[in-house]
Amino acid sequence: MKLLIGNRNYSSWSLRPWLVLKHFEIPFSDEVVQLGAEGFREYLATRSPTGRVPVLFDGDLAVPETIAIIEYVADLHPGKAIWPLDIQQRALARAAAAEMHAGFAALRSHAPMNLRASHPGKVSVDSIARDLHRLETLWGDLLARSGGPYLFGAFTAADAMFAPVATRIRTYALPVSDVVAAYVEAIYGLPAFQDWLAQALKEPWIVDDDEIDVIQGRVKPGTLA
Ligand SMILES: N[C@@H](CCC(=O)N[C@@H](CS)C(=O)NCC(=O)O)C(=O)O
Repeated sequence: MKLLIGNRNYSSWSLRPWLVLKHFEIPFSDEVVQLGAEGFREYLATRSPTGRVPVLFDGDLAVPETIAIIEYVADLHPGKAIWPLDIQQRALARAAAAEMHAGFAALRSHAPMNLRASHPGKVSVDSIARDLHRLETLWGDLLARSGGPYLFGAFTAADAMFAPVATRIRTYALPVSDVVAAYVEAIYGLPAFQDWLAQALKEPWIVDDDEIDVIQGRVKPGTLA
């Protein structure tokens, strides 16, 4: 199997299925498409049914859409507990993943994933207050039920879906409770996440559309080194 992904520093959707494959020790290779580089959309059009990453290739099959990739991998490996084994916990994990897939729009647009950066205080808390409140409730309830360190105890696909959110909390030093802060640490403590992060930090590419100083007009596009 091969996973086509975007720049590790910025591509939050790519991180999710990659973490699942890596954490659950499923053999795969990856190929990075440099998002923002000249001609990247033309290249993606030749490789991805949706023109977006991630895409999972398994023989002749090309599966786009993060959730569909994770479900396909979980179907291939029913013994690996990619979703919680208990049917009710599994339903809650899928609900959380679906909520992440479709929601948290303010957090995603105002605080883009940028693993190498540290921008405390640059995201207006008012602009994302509703999303932060929902995270506190959702994560807080699940962690209280499971006892942590992950949402359903052991790491599952639900945590993979929220891993990029954990990085945004750290990059922008968003104000969160101790419970949420501990969960962010747990995500950073996952060996598979550390592997991704180490590779992300080696990437030289800048994507202006995901740089908060460019988005907020402090820095001109094309001038970040
Ligand atoms: N709904 C898609 C979203 C994928 C997505 O938006 N990927 C971004 C990178 S994180 C992308 O491919 N962008 C390409 C572009 O902007 O042209 C999924 O769940 O995988």
